[in-house]
Amino acid sequence: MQPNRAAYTQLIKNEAKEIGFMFCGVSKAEFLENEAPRLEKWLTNNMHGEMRYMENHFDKRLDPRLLVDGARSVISLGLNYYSDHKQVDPLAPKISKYAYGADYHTVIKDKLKQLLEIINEKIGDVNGRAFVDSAPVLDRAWAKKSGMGWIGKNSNLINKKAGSFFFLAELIIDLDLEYDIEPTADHCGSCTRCIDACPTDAIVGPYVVDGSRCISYLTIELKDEIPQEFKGKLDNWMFGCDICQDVCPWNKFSVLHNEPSFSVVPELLDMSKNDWEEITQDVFQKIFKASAVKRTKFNGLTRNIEFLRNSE
Ligand code: B12
Ligand code: SF4
Ligand code: SF4
Repeated sequence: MQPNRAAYTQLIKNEAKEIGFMFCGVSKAEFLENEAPRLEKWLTNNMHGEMRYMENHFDKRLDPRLLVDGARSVISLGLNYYSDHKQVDPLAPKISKYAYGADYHTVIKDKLKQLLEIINEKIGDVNGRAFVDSAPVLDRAWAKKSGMGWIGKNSNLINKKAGSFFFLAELIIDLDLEYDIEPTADHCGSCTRCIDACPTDAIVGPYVVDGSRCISYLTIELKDEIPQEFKGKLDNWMFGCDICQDVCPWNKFSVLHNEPSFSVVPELLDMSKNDWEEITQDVFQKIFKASAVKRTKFNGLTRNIEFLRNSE
């Protein structure tokens, strides 16, 4: 056993907080035995729709040792994005809170890089890789394993003191650390609010989300036309969807984020329904310059707005 294991773990957790992460938990890098049959079933039932990348690297997705040579530890990190800002026009097509500011992939990648540099500086030569949606890693399963929270019936990772409006990411490193082995109990109880509230019936059962029915998929990931069966069911969401989190009682405990890059672009809140319906390439570029909304591109966003308009 490394004598400094506990001290290194504490150092990493302290530094993660300094960098701005709300949570940091550590797990042993090993095969995710419980998740294997669930992931397999999810894919077999085609719940990934056209997200073909989910079919790739099945083994790597379940075992971090296949992603990083000599991997010993998975450091799970949570970055808060909760904001109580609301779009001014109640009829304006809605954008999920997670996309109010700069693209989280860029923001988190920078922070992970910073943390890895600090580890190398203060602990020594540590080989590691940073992950934020960029490679096959089951973020929520690792966060759960590291004691950050439980996976709710809406399949989001929920923390008792902070709800679920936070992103997840990992550093996988070849250093032994002290592991958080006390998993958080499931606090969903008999609640079914998220299942009842989902307008497209995407939460097909407790803990199982059919991705291909989720508004987030239909408005962001799906490249073709949105199927007609969803006409009138998107609840006016044009990018992502927050419903199953907004109705979750644990999100009463959400705290406002303090990440400057996630500050909301003011124009985004001020645009009326009419402004959105008449949005031009120039306005799109200006508002979403650094945003994750660029993922859908101008054509994707206008397709969504058009679909909502035709659903009225
Ligand atoms: C693909 C994907 C999607 C797809 C599919 C959603 C899905 N549920 O898988 C779509 C586009 C629909 C989507 C939507 C959203 N996503 Co998304 N998505 C991902 C991605 C890239 C992979 C997820 C994955 O592996 N799915 C495969 C399935 C099998 O996994 P799963 O649904 O998580 O299922 C697990 C559990 O449900 C559990 N399980 C299954 N059965 C049972 C039974 C019991 C009893 C128990 C306890 C558990 C359990 O086992 C499964 C395997 O671990 C991750 C990033 C990553 N690399 O992990 C982000 C991620 C999960 N998404 C995220 C977010 C924020 C969202 C949205 C909220 C965005 C929005 N506002 O529009 C919505 C939420 C929709 C929802 N309710 O899940 C965050 C979640 C943060 C958090 N606190 O949980 C992640 C982690 C991205 C990030 N880096 O932060 N997403
Ligand atoms: S994000 Fe919206 S559409 Fe997707 S599962 Fe949650 S409530 Fe349903
Ligand atoms: S709304 Fe209820 S059932 Fe759904 S995740 Fe939250 S506590 Fe669990």
